[in-house]
Amino acid sequence: MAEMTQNQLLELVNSTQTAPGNPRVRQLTQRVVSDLFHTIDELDVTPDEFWAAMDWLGRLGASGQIGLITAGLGFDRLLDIRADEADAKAGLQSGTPRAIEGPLFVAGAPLSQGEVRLDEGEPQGEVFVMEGQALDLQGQPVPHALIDVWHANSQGGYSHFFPGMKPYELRRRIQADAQGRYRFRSYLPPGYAIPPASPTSELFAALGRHGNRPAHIHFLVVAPGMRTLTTQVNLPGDTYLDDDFAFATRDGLIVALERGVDPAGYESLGITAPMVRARFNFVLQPALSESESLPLTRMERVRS
Ligand code: MBD
Ligand code: FE
Repeated sequence: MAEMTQNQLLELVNSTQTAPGNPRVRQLTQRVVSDLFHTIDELDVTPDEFWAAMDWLGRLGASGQIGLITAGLGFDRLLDIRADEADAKAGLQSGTPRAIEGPLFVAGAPLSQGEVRLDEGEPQGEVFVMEGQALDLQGQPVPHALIDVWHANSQGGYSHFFPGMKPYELRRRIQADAQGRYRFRSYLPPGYAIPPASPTSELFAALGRHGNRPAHIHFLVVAPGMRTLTTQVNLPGDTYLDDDFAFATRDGLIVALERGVDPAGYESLGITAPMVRARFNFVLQPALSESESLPLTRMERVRS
């Protein structure tokens, strides 16, 4: 094993083995390594280019921004498209469209019954209420569904990732009532922009792309026997609605905002003046396995 061609080296890398290992990992690694060998050869990648890319990958991992890059290069939406296609192929009726989780979820947010204020302590701008029901595909209430909700602050920052924010700020869990009803008070978040001077912004600058997301609110909805739903709603009118750097906007997830809504009946949320309201129901599919109804997000799933 001394002199060899590119192809002989590739064959050797992909076939070297002293134990069975994990066949799936072997298959995927072989494919990715082969594709990269071919890319390097066909595009005549220089050593400087290769090592600059490896340096960038190392900095990307160290910065905790891998989830920004997967979203920005379309992988998160790709997985949702594939899940939708699998449902269609299996003849499964869809509920509320799924939308990408993004990299900014934090488990264990404070839990409330039926309703909650997300803007506790620091209301901003117009008072906003979102409310609705968790329903099954037949339109029947899903009692006591557990709804995680999280969104950005007025500067586009998420708590636990953006300096100066309190733990679990703008993150809550709401246990819906026996009719599946939930509601929360908050303010309308702005869009999100990727952090400047970071590995992600570096690549986006080199690609001539912006790193903005339109205003959105994230949800994770969990109920026994139902498929865990990860989704987002968008606020109408945002410049980036159809130009989301994460490609996550979907029909059916852009909420209508009613302005000047009578505050009567919303006293428990501390509302006494006309407010902005969005009504939105979460329609859940039945779970086909226990795994599908786990109260876990993507990273928790792979680590559990
Ligand atoms: C976000 O707020 C987000 O939702 C996604 C998907 C990626 C980056 C930031
Ligand atoms: Fe987000």
